[in-house]
Amino acid sequence: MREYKGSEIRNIAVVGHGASGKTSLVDALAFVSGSSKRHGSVKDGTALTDTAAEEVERGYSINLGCAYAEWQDTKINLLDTPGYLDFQGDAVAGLAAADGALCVVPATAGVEVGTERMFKEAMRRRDPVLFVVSMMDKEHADFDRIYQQIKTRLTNKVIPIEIPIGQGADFHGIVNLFTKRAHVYKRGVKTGEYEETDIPAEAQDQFDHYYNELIESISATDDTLLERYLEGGDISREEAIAGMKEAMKKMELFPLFCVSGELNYGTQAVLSMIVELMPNAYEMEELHAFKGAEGDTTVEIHADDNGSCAAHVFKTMSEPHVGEVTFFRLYSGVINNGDELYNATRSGVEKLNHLSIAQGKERTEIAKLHAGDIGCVAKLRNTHTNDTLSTRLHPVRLPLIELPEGQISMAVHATNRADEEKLQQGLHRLHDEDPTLEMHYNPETHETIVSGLGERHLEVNMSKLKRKFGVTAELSKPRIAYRETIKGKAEGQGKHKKQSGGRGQFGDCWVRFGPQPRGAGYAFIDEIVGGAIPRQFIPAVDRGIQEAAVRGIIAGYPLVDFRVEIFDGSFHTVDSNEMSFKMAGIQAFKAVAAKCKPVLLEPLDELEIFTPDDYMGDVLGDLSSRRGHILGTEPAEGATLIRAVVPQAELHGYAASIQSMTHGRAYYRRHFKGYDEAPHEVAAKVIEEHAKEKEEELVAH
Ligand SMILES: Nc1nc2c(ncn2[C@@H]2O[C@H](COP(=O)(O)OP(=O)(O)OP(=O)(O)O)[C@@H](O)[C@H]2O)c(=O)[nH]1
Ligand SMILES: [Mg+2]
Repeated sequence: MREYKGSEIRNIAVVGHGASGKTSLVDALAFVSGSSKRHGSVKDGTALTDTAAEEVERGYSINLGCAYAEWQDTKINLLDTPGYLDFQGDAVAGLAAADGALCVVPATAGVEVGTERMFKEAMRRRDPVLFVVSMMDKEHADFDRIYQQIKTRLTNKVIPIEIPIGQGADFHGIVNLFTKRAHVYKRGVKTGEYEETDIPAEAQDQFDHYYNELIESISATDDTLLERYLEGGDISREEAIAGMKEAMKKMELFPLFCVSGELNYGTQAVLSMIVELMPNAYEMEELHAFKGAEGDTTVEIHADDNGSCAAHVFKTMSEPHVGEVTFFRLYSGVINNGDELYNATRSGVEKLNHLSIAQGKERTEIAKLHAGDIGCVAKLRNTHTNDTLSTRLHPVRLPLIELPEGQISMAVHATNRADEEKLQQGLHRLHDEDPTLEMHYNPETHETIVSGLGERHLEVNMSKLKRKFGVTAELSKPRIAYRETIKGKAEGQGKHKKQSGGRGQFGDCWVRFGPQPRGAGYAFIDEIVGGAIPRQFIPAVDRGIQEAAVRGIIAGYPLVDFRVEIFDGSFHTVDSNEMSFKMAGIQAFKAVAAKCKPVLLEPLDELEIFTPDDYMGDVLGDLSSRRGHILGTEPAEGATLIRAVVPQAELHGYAASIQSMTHGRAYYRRHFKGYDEAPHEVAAKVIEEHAKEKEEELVAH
């Protein structure tokens, strides 16, 4: 392959809802350009960018996939992104690495939640977007209907620049409104061969209608063109294209195409339009990177071969036998095969042996990568998603990709206890390649908790654990970290005395227990006067009480938010020691705490739910059935923001439930809020479960 400069490169993220035909389209585009030798298919598990075992098995994309098409002296990098919301992290990363998006909308299912979300994300990034109506060959395909849907649900600035000839089983060509020429495809041939003709009679009316709309739209974005249009003058193809490109940059126009990835109809036209309408890699807006390994002074990064090297890692993937493969976008400078770069994020040097570009899972070694291009390299030592590679002389850190936050949490454990360490290592590696998968250990419940974007996300990662790291692991409902506290006051004695030949043990204390405000924690107050207990033994009483408090009073959960005053006691000059007073503290806890009206505390989360207004009633009703307390509602980003506090115990399965309630339109953020007293019935159940567990333990021993 020849070298490509930034001006000859287009970086395009292919986005859309799940099963909209993105992977099939990327395969067809790479194939029809001649850059990929075979027309693969998702159904057969041979698609260019669905290569992981989990993807082949399930028939949908899980990871960001990189491919390219060389077309009209241009290298088009195609980033195939997963459509399911569970894998949205990679879709967001794909958009971040690209300069524009191809938004795929299927000709039957139309605009769905994933389409809305990715279009919104592209708008947030201010990326130009090309819409493609895919699967035009499918029964009930309806180009006009999808066009109207995009118009009403995504943007009224969408404008067809290509229309289909026939649709569904009769789809056999396209008319380009710029060239006024038609591509008519040979039936039964999937190589993309077509005959170029005048506009066929059957498409003439459609053409007239859409042509006027197109020219009107373009003129409306440019004053000189508008003047000419109003005076009845002609607008040339070149002017129309230039006008359109400018309008796309400002997000004033979004062109619409139609294709069938499966039949390979309309695909060359998409490639040509990407070359003509999408910004080249030199046209990117400058980025502001942080200088050095720390601090917040910034430096501008321009796409320039002569600039200092700055590359951003947008994806890593580890495969058995290959190791970790790192995908990066080179924003500035050039990289030669074998160069040493500096990872400023982690302060480490990396040698880029076997610098490559990827066509699906095939990697081709190249001598040099120019500013603006996307490359990959295997076996870096310590470089992960979101890191920046630059040079020791000019270390920089590029802005981080803002990845979506975890939505669901589950407990995970290795089926085979001996694999527990392998499980931890495997989870860390999976987190490195997909930061939206997170894990932590909860010391209160002694569980490892994994969180991710959905059930499917966690389930797929369990498969990855097995295949890549040989660990079979199981997910379960996480235990709730209840706590206990007291509401009343009481006082009493804790005495420890042992006389067993030789030196004995003696410790004796009098204490008062009382409640503290919620969240105030534990306090130990020394009110001993006159040396009833020698100073050095008092902290031992404190330790004994704290040790006993961890095991709680009523249900085995730690006791919190209480105060203890030690006000009297006695000692023995020979037999008293620290150990004895610690034991006295434990005894005091046992004697007094239970008399102070102990209650169960449950953890609460605060939820911020963004839902379309239509579903607000359902969402609110569901929250109250989960014992939720609504803090308020307010309009936000064309939806409603509901704030509520809900007990964690009621939130298991919430992600799936809100998805189905709102057809995937709502999303939420969740964070720990604090503890509050559990209602009587809830507490009674937890206490009963604890008693049962204790009984079972007794029987077991
Ligand atoms: N008839 C027809 N079917 C298609 C076409 N393109 C894709 N399909 C089928 O639609 C299904 C989904 O296609 P994919 O290419 O995997 O869709 P995707 O958008 O990549 O899906 P995700 O990876 O889940 O986001 C597959 O079964 C394809 O075979 C098309 O042009 N015509
Ligand atoms: Mg796919």
